[in-house]
Amino acid sequence: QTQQYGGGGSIWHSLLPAVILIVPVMLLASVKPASAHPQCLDFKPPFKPPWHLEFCNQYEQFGCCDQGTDNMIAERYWDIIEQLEAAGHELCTDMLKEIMCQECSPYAAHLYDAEDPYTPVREIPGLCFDYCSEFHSKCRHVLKYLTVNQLLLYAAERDVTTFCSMVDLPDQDYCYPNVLKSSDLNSNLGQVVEDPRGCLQLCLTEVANNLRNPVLMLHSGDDTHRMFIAEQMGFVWVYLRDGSRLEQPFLDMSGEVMTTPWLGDERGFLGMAFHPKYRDNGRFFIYYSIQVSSELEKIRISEMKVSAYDMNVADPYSERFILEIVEPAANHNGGQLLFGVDGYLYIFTGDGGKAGDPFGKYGNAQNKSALLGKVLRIDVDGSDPSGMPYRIPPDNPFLGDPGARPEVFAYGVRNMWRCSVDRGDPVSSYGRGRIFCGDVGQNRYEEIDIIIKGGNYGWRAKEGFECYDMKLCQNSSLNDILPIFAYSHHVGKSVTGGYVYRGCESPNLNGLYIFGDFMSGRIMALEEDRTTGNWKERSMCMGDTETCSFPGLINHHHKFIISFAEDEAGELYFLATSYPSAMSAFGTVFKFMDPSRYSVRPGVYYIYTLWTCSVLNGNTCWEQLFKKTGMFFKQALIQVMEKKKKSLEPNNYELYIKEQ
Ligand SMILES: *[C@@H]1O[C@H](CO)[C@@H](O)[C@H](O)[C@H]1NC(C)=O
Ligand SMILES: *[C@@H]1O[C@H](CO)[C@@H](O)[C@H](O)[C@H]1NC(C)=O
Ligand SMILES: [Ca+2]
Repeated sequence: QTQQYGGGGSIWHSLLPAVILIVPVMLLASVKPASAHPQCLDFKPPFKPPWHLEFCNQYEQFGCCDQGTDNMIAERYWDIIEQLEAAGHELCTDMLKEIMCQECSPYAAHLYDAEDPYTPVREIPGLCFDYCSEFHSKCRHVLKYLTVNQLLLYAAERDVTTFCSMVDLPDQDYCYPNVLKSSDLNSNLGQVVEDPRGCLQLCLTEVANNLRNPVLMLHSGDDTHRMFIAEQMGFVWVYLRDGSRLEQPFLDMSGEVMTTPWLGDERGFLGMAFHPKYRDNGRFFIYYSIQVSSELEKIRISEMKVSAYDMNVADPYSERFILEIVEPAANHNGGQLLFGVDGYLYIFTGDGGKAGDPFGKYGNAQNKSALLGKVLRIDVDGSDPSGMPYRIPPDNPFLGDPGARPEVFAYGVRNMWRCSVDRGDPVSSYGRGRIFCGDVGQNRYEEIDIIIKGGNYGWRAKEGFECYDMKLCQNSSLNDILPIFAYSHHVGKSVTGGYVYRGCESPNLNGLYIFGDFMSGRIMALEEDRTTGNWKERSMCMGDTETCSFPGLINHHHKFIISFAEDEAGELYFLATSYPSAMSAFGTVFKFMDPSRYSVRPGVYYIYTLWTCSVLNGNTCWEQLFKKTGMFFKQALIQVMEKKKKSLEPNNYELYIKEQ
C-alpha cells in the first residue's frame, strides 16, 4: 500500500487523463444548453457559399465551407477510400462522408467542441450515441484514418460504450445527427437583434481588467492602434493591439496626483487628451487634482511630451503647466479634456463642489468670471507674446466681455463627466465635430448636452429641464440651452457621458449616442430624429444568454460605469468597476459587441474578401467585387453591411453583402 503513495507522481499521472476528461463534462453539464448559435470552427458566422459545393452539398445553402474547403474535404475523403480499398476493407462511404462533412455544418463549432476552452478541438465531430453505435459496429476500422487520438482508438477497440461516450457531446441537441433534426436549431438560423419588447440587445467582451478605477481610455490617433488606459491614482498604461499591456507605465503621476482610497472620491487623475498632431509632435495634455497645502486643493492642466527614445513612455521631465484652478471642495472636479475639430483644447471644469453650487452670489456656473462650472477653450499651439502658456482663440464667445473670463466657451455646467467629439457619419460626415457631454445632476435629474459656443447650460438655475434655483430660473435673461435628454434619479444618479457610435463592427448601433449611469449601471442610447433634431431614448439591454453565447462574449458587466471610450476604428468600449475605490483593482474594460455581427440570416448575406481594395466605396472596389462575384450580383443592388479591416493585410477587407 505504502508503495502506491511512495510511487510519487505516478499515481497522479495515471489519474490525470481521467480528471481532465471528467472536469469539462461537468462544467458543460452545469451550463444550460439552449445556446442555439450557428458557428463555424473559426468562430465566424456561417454563410451561404458563393459557389456550388460539389462534395458536402448538404451545406451549400448555409454552412461553414466555401468551395476551397469543400474540395479539401473531398480530397481527404478520396484518399481514405483509396487506402480502404487497398486494405480490402468495407468502404463505409456514407458514414465516412457524413462525418467528414460536419466541418461544413453551421454548427461546426459545437460539433467539434471548439467553443469549450477546457477541451481541445475534436478531430471527430460529436456523434449521438445511437449513430455512434452503428458507426462502431460497421465502420470502426475507418477510425484510424480520421484521428490519431490514441485514447479514442484504444476505446474503440475495447467496447462500444466507452468509445461512444467519448465521442458523444454533453449537449444532446448538438450531436450528429440530432443537430439536423432539432427544429429549434434549424428553423431560426438568423439572429434576433431585438427582443420581443423592441430592446436592442448587446453583448460585451472583456478587453482589460485588474485596473484601479480606470477613468479613461484613449487611442493616440497615430495608426499604432495602441490604447492608453489611465487609473485615477495617476498611472497611464499602454495596451498594444494584441491586447497585451506593457509592463512599464506610459506615465506615472501617482506622486503628484491627489487621491485617496475612499469610495467615490472624485479627486485624482481625471483627464488626458492627445494633441491632434500627436504623431508628429508627441504632445499630450493631462488634468489632475493636486493638494497644495492642507487647506488648498487645485486642479491642474499640464502639457507633456512622449519620450524622444521610447514611443511607449512619456518624458517625465516634460511637464509644462497650462492652468491651475482652485477647488473649493473635494467633489465636482470636472476632468474632461478633448480637442475639438477646430484644433483647440476644451477643458470641462466642475462647479467647485459641495451641493447646489453655493459659491458667490449665484454660484460659479452662472458666473462667467469664474473658471469653475465651465467649458473652457484655449489654443495650445504657438506661444503667447505676454508669456501665457496658452492663447485665447480669437472667436471665443466672451472675448472682450469685462464680466467674463476669455477662456469661457460655455457655462452653466455642474460637473460634466465625460464628453466626446462626434467623428461624424463615415460617408456623409453628418454630425462631425459635435461635442456631447453628460452633466451630472444634483438631486433629481441627469442630463445629456450638446455643447455650443456661448451656451448657458442652466445650472444652478436649472437641473435637467426643471428649475433648481427658482429665482435664477425665472430670470428672463437666463436664455439657457436645454439638454437633449434628461432622466430622473429613478433611472440613475450619476450620468457618464459616452460616444456617438461611428464604428463598423456593430451596425445596429450606427449613429446612436451611447452612454451610461455610474450608480445604476445602466447603458442607455439616444437616437436622433434628423428632421426635428430631437433625441429620443432607444431601448438597449444586455443580450440574453442565448444571444451572447459565442465564445468570448458576455452579457453582464460591473455596475459602476466610469467612462466610455472609442478606438481608432470607432469601436466602442466602456470602463467599469465593481468597487469604485481608486486603490482597488476591480476595474474592467468592456467592448460592445453587436450580436448581429455573429449571425447571418440564411441566404441573405454573402461574405467576400477583397484583397486590394483600398477605398471601400470607391469605384474600383465595386468593379473588383463584380469581377469576383460574376453573374451572381450583376442584376442585384448590393449594400455593404459591414467592413472589417483585417489586422495583417493593410488593404484586405472582408465584406458582408446583403442582396436587396
Ligand atoms: C464670480 O467669480 C469671481 C471669481 O471667482 C469672484 O471674484 C466674484 O465675486 C464672483 N461674482 C459673484 C457675483 O459671485
Ligand atoms: C437676471 O440676470 C441678470 C444677468 O445675470 C442680472 O443682471 C439680473 O439682476 C437678474 N435679475 C433678477 C431679477 O434677478
Ligand atoms: Ca443643464
